[in-house]
Amino acid sequence: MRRALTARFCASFNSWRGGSMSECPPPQVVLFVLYSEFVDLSPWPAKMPTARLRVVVNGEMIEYYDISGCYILRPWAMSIWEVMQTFFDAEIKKMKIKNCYFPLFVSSGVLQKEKDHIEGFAPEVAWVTKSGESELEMPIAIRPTSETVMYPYFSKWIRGHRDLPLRLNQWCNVVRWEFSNPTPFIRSREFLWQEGHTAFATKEEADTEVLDILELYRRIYEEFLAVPVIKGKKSEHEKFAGGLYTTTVEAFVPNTGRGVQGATSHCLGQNFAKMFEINFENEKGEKAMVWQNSWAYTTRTIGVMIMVHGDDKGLVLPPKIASVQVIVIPVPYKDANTQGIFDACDATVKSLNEAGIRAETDFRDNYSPGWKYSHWELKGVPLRIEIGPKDLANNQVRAVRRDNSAKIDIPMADLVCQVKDMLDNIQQSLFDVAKQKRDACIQVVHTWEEFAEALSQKKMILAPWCDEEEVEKDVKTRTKGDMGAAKSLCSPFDQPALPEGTLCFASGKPAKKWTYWGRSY
Ligand code: 87F
Repeated sequence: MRRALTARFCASFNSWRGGSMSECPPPQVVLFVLYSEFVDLSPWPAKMPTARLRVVVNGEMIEYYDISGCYILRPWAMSIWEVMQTFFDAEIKKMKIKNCYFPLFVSSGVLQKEKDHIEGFAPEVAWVTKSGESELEMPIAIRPTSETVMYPYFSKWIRGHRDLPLRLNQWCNVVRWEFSNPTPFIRSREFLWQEGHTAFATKEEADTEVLDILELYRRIYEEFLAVPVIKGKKSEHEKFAGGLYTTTVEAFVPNTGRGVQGATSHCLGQNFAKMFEINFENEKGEKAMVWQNSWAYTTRTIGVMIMVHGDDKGLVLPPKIASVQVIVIPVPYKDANTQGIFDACDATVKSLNEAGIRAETDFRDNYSPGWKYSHWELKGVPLRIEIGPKDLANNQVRAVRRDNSAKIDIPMADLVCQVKDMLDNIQQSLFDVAKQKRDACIQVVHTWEEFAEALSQKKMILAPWCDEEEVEKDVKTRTKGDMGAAKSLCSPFDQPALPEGTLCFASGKPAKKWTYWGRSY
């Protein structure tokens, strides 16, 4: 079975590089040498992070494209995005947030309006300069985010307090011409996201929404992707420069020892209202400025899930987001009743589908059952059901879990009930295991020496901090190296006690709060 899989990868690997099967690397290695863009000759542990991501090609999530940093999202990945989209879209509609769609292009005049905060981002803005062979009179930018696209219209549409709140969301793509190492899902030049942009009469309403949205982001990660996250606030240095404050859900990838900003919900204060003149007449007839928020999550969510759950056999998908939750595989045997086995597979899928479980059969006759087991394991399907002659005779099926390889025989009469239980159990267990691993990586430190030691062990570090920007910059400078500098990830909303007299781990000044630090994506 392993040989069959290896042979298939070798065939594609070798046809891509024009080699022969005899040069075939061992099976575990094949997963991460398919694409030259990523061939790295570093030893195994350093390879691990990219190895994890390389399964995205073999697991049929993405396909590489001829423009660096751009990837094709195949149905296996797009269906995950759609599950999260269905959930989030329904939740924001309950909050009376409405969907809209603004153009992809931004004129340079409008983009410049925001020049103060766009300055740092300018190198990442992509421009269209030509149509056919002729130069455009004025180049037009492709949206990297839509503040400048939307806010002129907020200014037009908001007149009086009855026009508030204005709560809009759009599902779209954005382009940021990144120069650092592109990575599927995690750092791509075009990605999908939802971006919410809202305006309120009062700061209190804006503050409430920031946290309501952050809670939805937590639920996407924890309830759907089975990835534990920490809710918190970004430092002044790490917040969105155009806003008042930034809240975040932070995930952690134990294998690489890096934090990941999972999604952000910003309170913009009145900065953009000033810039774009978004004013209204309040109930007293006075002129006032709106309070704004913006918030987004992206296809990066899928990359985080892959890195947190993936194993040596490939992807591991949590049942809630898997487009195929159960794969049913016939295991015919010589002179056994093959048609009977096929009929039992059909009946199994039918019962599961009727109960709302996403199940499919793999009837392909050009692959062996063993090949199919590896194929669906690589793609991360949460549960495999095998039906062979013995199962047929005993009126049962054999179920095999993707997450822990546990096998159980289920009588046909109990099928739906037991499969439902198993899927729930897999979902919970993926979260529990991920949380255990994440928690084991959290290290509390009090001094610079402890901090440096924990960082070298790839920990997520919780340290008392004086909350000064200069000190944060200093931490970055002092930790610069091949692996990238450490930075603050977030100050958790859930703050441990900070006894009087606790000192900052980096400056020795009185500490103001506990903050998570680490290397990050
Ligand atoms: C890259 C190029 C140009 C991030 C950029 O987080 C501009 C930007 O404004 C830019 N990269 N940002 C910040 C985006 C802030 C904000 N926008 C709406 C969000 C949530 C959704």
